[in-house]
This record gives sequence, C-alpha cells and structure tokens, in this order.
Amino acid sequence: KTLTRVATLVGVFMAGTSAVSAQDVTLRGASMFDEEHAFTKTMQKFAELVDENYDGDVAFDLRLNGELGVEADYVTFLQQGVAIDYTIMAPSNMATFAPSIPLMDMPFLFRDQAHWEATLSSDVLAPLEQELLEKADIMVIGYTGGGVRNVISKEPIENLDELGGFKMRVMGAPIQAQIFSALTAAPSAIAYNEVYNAIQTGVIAGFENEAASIQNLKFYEVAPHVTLTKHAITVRPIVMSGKSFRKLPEDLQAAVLKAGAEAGAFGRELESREDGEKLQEMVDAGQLTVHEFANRDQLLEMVAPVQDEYAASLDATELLTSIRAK
Ligand code: X1X
Repeated sequence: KTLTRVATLVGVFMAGTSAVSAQDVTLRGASMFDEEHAFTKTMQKFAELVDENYDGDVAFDLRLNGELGVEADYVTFLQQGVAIDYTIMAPSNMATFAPSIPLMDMPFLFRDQAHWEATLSSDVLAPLEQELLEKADIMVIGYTGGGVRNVISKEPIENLDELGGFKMRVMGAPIQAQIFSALTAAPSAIAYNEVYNAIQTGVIAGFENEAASIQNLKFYEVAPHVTLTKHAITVRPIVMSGKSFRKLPEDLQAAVLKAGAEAGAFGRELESREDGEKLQEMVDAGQLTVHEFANRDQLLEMVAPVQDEYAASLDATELLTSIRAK
C-alpha cells in the first residue's frame, strides 16, 4: 500500500514518462472546471476513496479546465472507451446515445431539495441507468449535483412576458428545448464552450445554469442578471466507461463502485450547500443582480404536459409517476 499514490495531475501528464507509467492502473478523468468547482472536488474525493478502499496501485490523472473538451465530447470518449475513463456529466448531454437518460434532469422534475435527495438516494432511476449501459456502455457509479438552475441573461427578466421570445441556449437533449419552448422562450442547443461568445456577440441573450458554473466560468461578465426560475436541481451522474471498468481487477471494480456512491453523497452535500453561498458571493461582488420571477407556479403548469408527452414517447410514464411520487 505504501507504493500506492493517488496522483491528480493537472495538465502535466505525458504518456510513457513520469511515475504514472509505473503505476499498475491509471484512470483518467475530465472536468470542465478548475479546482474550485464542486465537480472537480467530487472527482478528487472519488480518487481518494478508491485509494482508501483498494490494496493495489492506482493513479488518477484528472484533467481540468476543459483541457479535454466539454461534456458533449466526454460522452463520446466514454462510449468509445478512449481518452477518459470517468467524469461527471449532465444526463442531457448524453441524449445522443440514450434518449431516455435526460428524463432524470428535465426541468421542473423535482418539487424541492428533499424530493431530489429522496430520488437520488433510491434506486428509482435504475431503468434509465440500464439503458445508458446497454446503448452507450456507460456506467453510473454515483450521483452528485445539487445546484439550482436559473435563467441568466444580458437584460433583466422578471415575468412570463419578458421570458417570451428570450433567445437562450439550452443543453442538447430535445426535451430541454421543448420545455423552454413551452415557456414561450426561443431556445437553441449550443455547445457549452460557445455560450460565453454567443452571448457576447448577441447570438443569444442568455441561458440557464447553476451558481457554481456561472461563477467558475465567469458567465456573469456577459450575462449579469439572474432570474430565480429555479427550474431544476441538478442531477449529475458520476460515470465510467464500461470498457475501462471491465479492464480493472475485481477488487478495484468493487472499490470504484463504493467510491462512486460515496463521492456522490459528498458532492451532493457540497454543491447543495455551496449553491446559495456562491450566488451570494457574486451578488456581493457586484457581478450579478438577482430578480424574482413573478408567478413561478404558472411555469409548472405550462411544462407538465410536455414532461408527460416525453415520458409517454419513451414508454416511461410509470417511471415518471414513480419519480414524482418520491
Ligand atoms: O449547461 C451545461 O451544459 C453545463 O452546465 C453546468 O456547467 C453543469 O451543470 C454541466 O454539467 C453542464 O450541464
């Protein structure tokens, strides 16, 4: 065990050189963010926990700051079993391979934090995980998340009238655009790493995101208004490529699964706790102005039929009912 070293290497790893090549196993992860973001901290925790639970040698090579691209790239890497072994990502960025997985993070799915936590600490999402595994060979090994997603825009938005026609970026899963269309906005799917420029150049007027990421990537510089639509509490699976997982010795597989579940619980507590704090930090720094959204309950009524139709199209009506009943 004295030989075991969990190395979190930030952009300095060179294949074939350094101590890492002497390790029995190296697992490479990717984060779009720096060390301050809850996703990065959760993946670092995951590495620590694997190390604690495994008697052999394992090294971790976690690439930060979008060095390996954005989530839409990661999902292809994981599916093909190349470039990365594990990451954290939005279900709505995995729709290309598994059309039902975005159901678990569609807007307005959760009533509140208790409902979200009850869902994530149960096995109700297992059928969606199964489809992801079968169709994309990607394993969910834990659940993190907990940030509240709000609308963030160049100009203030305070009510449904002002949301009407709002040119906004949404994640790639069609259900995301369908929900925001139902709210009369004008959504379009744009890659995450193009959002900042798209707002700056006026291609869009804003998007929707949670505090941790708004702060980490400084989106407030181009979109200084946040509207408390509170339309989603994020569900962010910690995922591993099935191809990577199957290459691991059995005792390391067991350590990975245990660490995934525990790192998920760590990440959920961390991101939920930090969400309000980070929003307040940006307000206090004069980076963001917060706006209430008038008659938010009306939004729930507008999207419920869209959620129902989506679930029906996936033959997942019963599943949606079970999630809502949690
Ligand atoms: O909107 C996105 O594509 C991203 O937003 C945040 O950065 C995270 O929730 C991330 O997982 C991704 O969904």
